[in-house]
Amino acid sequence: MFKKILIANRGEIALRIQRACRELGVRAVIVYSEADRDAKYVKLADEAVCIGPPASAQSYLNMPAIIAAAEVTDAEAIHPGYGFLSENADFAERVQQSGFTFIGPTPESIRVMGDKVAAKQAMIKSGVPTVPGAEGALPDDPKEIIRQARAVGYPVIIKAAGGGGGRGMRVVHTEAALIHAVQTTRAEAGAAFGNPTVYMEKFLENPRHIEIQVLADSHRNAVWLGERDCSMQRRHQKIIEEAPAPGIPRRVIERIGERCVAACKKIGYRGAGTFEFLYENGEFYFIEMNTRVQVEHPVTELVTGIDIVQMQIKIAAGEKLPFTQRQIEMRGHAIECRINAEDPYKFTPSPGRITMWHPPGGPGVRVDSHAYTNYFVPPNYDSMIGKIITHGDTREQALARMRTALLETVIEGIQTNTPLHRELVVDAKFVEGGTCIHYLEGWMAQRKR
Ligand code: MV4
Repeated sequence: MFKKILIANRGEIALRIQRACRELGVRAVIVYSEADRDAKYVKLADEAVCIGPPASAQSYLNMPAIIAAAEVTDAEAIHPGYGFLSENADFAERVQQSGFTFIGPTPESIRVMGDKVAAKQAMIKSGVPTVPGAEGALPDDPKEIIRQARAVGYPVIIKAAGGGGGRGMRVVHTEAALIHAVQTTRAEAGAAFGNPTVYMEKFLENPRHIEIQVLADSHRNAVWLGERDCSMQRRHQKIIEEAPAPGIPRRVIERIGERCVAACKKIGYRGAGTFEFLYENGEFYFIEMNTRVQVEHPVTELVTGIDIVQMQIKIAAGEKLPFTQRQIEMRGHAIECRINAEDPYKFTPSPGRITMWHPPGGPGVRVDSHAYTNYFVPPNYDSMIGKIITHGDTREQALARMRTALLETVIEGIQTNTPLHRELVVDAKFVEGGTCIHYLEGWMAQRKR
């Protein structure tokens, strides 16, 4: 096991990784920007290194500064968390070339999954079902594009190979709109990602977003840790996630989980990973793979009892998975509400000083947050300030605990989306379970204020 790890992230995930380090008896070095200087999790770390001014580009995205911090503190490995450099293959490579261990997959795996056309082809080869569409990247010839769209059938969606997470996509309903849409998506993709490659899929109208968590070690062992339903989102920002996914038959999930494990083995995947699927009419369709720990990993931790962040560290240290698939048991149900510093209905950011922070507690309640009374939420980063996660024997119990937890939560001084969560957890359709990815936006539009 490592003696010392550098955490190249901030906020709740930096604290989460620090906790995993402590439990493993590993010393934690935190890097921080000037905006995070006074945060308690920075003071709590064994060592802390300032890596630059508030702007992410000059701090949390500053590769030389982070690697230099690992050098001066004699850290052995770097945990990238989520966001920032976590899915940057060049960073993973530079970490390795500087003699440190990157806590995550190989640069090659990150690179393949970052190219959505390559990722999809890897999945097709590995037997993971993908969204029907034209095979590979779209050609330049308009006649050929039109022919392929006819074969797929309208509506189609044009996606950028360099995109992902909802960036660089366009839905096309008619042949008349096709060529212009392809050209525009290409131009935007070239400008945004430095890669004009686009591909085409059948557009699924009302799917759910279901993802499979996997862990793979460097000894060719891989397991899946069940699924998460992440359909409750707005503009590609998830706000509620849960495990298991309500109403999906276990045998259907098991079939897809086993495919994901087989794919991990086939591509030589290592570390924690998430296979993202659209689920519609009883079928799973792969869309993307995330090669990092995800914000919503706690719901999986609560139903499996497995510490995903500790497992990432153990895998990076070369350890074998300490369990087989058969030894993994799912127990009960877990729900996560992301708490954002924002106007609950306009969604505009609301940074500033938290004058009162009173988190919920009690049986089956977990709070992952770096916030506290008098904490200043900097305006420079993502607005998520924490997560409330509840667990119960049943979905009903997890939901009841979430309602109580949200009622107990007091956050003053800034606006948060807590009031929105309080409304959603009593919404009849959400309570029923199984809403699609467009539900929240429709609900917001309908909502009387
Ligand atoms: C789709 C789709 C419908 N059909 N692909 C958006 C994020 C990116 N990961 C893929 N996305 C979508 N791909 C096909 N063929 C609808 C979406 C989509 C979506 C997916 C997951 C979660 C939220 C979403 C919101 C809007 C659109």
